[in-house]
Amino acid sequence: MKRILITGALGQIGSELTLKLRELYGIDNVIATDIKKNDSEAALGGPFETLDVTDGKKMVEIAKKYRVDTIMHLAALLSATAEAKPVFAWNLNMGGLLNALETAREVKAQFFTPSSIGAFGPSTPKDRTPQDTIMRPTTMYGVNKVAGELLADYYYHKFAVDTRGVRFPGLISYVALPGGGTTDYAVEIYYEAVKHRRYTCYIDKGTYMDMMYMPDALNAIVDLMEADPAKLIHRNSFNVSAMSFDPEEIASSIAKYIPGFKISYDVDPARQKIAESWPNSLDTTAAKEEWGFHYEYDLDKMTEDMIDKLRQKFHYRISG
Ligand code: AKB
Repeated sequence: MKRILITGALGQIGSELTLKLRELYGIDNVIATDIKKNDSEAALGGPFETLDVTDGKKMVEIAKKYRVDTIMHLAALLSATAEAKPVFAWNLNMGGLLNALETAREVKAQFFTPSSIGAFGPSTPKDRTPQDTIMRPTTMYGVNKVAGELLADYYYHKFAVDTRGVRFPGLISYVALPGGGTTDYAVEIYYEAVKHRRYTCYIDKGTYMDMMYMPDALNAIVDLMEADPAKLIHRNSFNVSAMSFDPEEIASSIAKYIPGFKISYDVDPARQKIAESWPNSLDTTAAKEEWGFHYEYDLDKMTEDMIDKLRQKFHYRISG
């Protein structure tokens, strides 16, 4: 049975990953950590420790206290915030990752951390972006992600830490909001559609980015961590994605379930610039071949579920 330490456990991925892992491996075997405690189920429903990931000493102490054999390092600043505060982002994203890898080395733990479509840049092939290709990102977040992939590979080759990762696209979920990302519009649009039947989008029409529904993202993490190491040719990190759309396409999908839904645009130049530097769509062949990556939700299936879950969350009426 795994004993897992999660950093950033109260963020967008962590809030749901913590609960899924507790279901799979037992409540006491999943230790959630974050910089501040809140009243979410991830914080209150099992072991929780306050941890600032820049404090490497405390991270090792917690890992030893709970005798963990797996570390899932999620704490990081997302693309738009990182671009606004690049030095802080470097210190947090790279310092936190180095501490987490060092902790994994010291306690001999398996290791997961997400990379991102942000690891690619304007000179990367835009469509069906290959697993192995040009990676020259022009954002601080992207620089952190590429350096992070290389660092995780380094810890595998140099210290035999079993590091694994995926390049996540924009993740869409109804449990915890993302914060400071470029793809956040694809979450906000559902909240605004359910509450007000309209949304003003900060990303321009015609801008395509990869996306994935959270249940598929969580399955991908579990499947990759359970995968036979002998089959992994790549490790850090695998392209994964379930769909690619622009704001018009997600708006049309929402209009099927919320008739009269309207999208308008007030483009934010900073986030638009980041979005334009990223791929339109990723090639996920390596993930499929090496560890059986698959997904269940396409755009319409995700839209139906998001709207249903958000209506339940806000107790809105079920009729259109
Ligand atoms: C962001 O927009 O910064 C993230 C990501 C794609 O890594 N959602």
